[in-house]
Amino acid sequence: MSKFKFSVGPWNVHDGADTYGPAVRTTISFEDKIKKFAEMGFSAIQFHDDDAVPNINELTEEEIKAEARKVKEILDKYHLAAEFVAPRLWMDPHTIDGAYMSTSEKDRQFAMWRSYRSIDIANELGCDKIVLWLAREGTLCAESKSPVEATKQLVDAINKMLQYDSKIKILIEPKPNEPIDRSICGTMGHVLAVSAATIDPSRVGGLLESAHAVLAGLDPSHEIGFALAMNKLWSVHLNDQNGLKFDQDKSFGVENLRQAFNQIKVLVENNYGANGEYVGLDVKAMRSTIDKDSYKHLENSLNIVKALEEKVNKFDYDYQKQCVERRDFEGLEMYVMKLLMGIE
Ligand code: XLS
Ligand code: MG
Repeated sequence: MSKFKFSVGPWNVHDGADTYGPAVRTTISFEDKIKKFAEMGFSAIQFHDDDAVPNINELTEEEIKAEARKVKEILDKYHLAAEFVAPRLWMDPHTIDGAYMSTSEKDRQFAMWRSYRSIDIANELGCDKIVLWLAREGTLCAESKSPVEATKQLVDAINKMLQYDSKIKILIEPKPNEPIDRSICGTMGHVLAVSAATIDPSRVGGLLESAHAVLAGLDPSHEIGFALAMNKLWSVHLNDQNGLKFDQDKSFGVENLRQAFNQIKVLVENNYGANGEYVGLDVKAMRSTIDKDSYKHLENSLNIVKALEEKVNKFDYDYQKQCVERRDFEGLEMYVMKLLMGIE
């Protein structure tokens, strides 16, 4: 029995279209996904603003809230909560050169409008978390922006969100690159520094995605541990990643099982979830996946998390202590490998 509560986003089940080719699977409706997520045992749904309110740009503020209320009814029907709302600030013609740190004043205002609307939607859905995946915040051409000014623009934008709503919490999801070349806020360390620079650091924390840490050349379990030590780990996006390439969003644990084990280990050891935090998945099916297997990567990821939780519960801390005292790290490492391989 898992101690965790799990969350997932509707974008985690998709038709397989990518930068190089069209859709290969049938599009599944929003409500069908939600129904299936509930059946699979998820407790909460993660949203982009336009997952909840499609065509958001064409609607008035009141219309947006009304649309969000309809989504809340669907969530209630399946006894699901909303975990967070994330403004999708990378798809729009207004955010080609970034959002909060766009070189255009008008486009920066648009980014704030979408952020305020995301907060409105979160309120309608009954959640208090906004996630900022800063997809296009940074530079494509290094000399096009000052990294000093851009960093200050990010802090200013977050301050405005904190002022707009006195209850809302902002979770930055750091990523070092892609689609941007050089990002401004690439790791948990950056997130904490930005948090400290805002008008209310107690309301600014982080969401760590495994693949993003790997892309930064870091071990996700240490990024998780660093944020936990600072009480700033407010969500996770578990997935996997084969080295330094495009963001793959592979099923959790399929690429580096020991690294996955250590992510679950640090979460379990620190009682992650005790304040209502969810274990979020952010995984994509392989493009070759056929229609009937549209949810298999999610099922696999859930099963791997739960199996690793059992491995953590079996972990022999006395033996670990003995190994550490003897400085027998070879022995400790082999113990972990045997545990993971199921060799007694
Ligand atoms: C993409 C991000 C995205 C966020 C939500 O790499 O992980 O899925 O989690 O905006
Ligand atoms: Mg993510």
